[in-house]
Amino acid sequence: MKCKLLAAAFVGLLSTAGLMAVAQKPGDRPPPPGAPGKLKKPQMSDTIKANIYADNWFMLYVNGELVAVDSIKFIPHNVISVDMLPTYPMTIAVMAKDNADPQTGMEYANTNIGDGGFILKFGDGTVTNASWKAKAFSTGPINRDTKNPRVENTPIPENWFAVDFDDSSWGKAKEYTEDEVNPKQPYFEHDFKGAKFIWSNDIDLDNTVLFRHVVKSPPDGKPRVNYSNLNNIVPDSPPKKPKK
Ligand SMILES: [Ca+2]
Ligand SMILES: [Ca+2]
Repeated sequence: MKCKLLAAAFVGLLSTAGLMAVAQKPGDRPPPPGAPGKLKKPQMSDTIKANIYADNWFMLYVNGELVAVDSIKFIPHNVISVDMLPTYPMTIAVMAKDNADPQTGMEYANTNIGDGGFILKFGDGTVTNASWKAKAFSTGPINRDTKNPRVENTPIPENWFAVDFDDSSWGKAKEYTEDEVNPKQPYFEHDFKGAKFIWSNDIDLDNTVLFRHVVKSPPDGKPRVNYSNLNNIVPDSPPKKPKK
């Protein structure tokens, strides 16, 4: 009798294991390592590199949080390269600015109409292209009139970088070639393979442009642990010695 009970328990265990195996479908994210309810601390190998080049300046938000700001406002043209801990879906929001006098839309002491340009590549394969949304918020000089320069501004919505911001009325970004943007040396020293230069419809006159893009899952298909809730979980590590 005892033997039968043990056998039944064993079969029960087997079928539970079978159910768990069925529940974990191929392609599912792997469960976080460590005990249930706990999470292994993220390592640098969990991060991805973000490379960003803007003519002339940008700020980058990911999932509503500020991740990177171009440290050089005008020239020389530089690449910002930072480590990111990605979570998906990933909402990317960028403010990009050409260097332009806010009153005239021109640069170099109001003598020249400058051009813009923005390109980004993340280590998970996320790249800029015409699937991104774009909208210009400052344009000038209107009609390229440099004698009587005039700028048209649209107020920037307060929550333009929020995950739930409604960008459904925005148009698509326009792609520009490397020749059109003419990036400077630091661009060629970083990985932008597969990424396209983008801007709104007028790369000369549009001087402040917002971009938005949602990455639903890692483009490289690599499964990644979701660490977005890290602050609310005790990491799975040896208990600390009590203080005496
Ligand atoms: Ca310009
Ligand atoms: Ca420029």
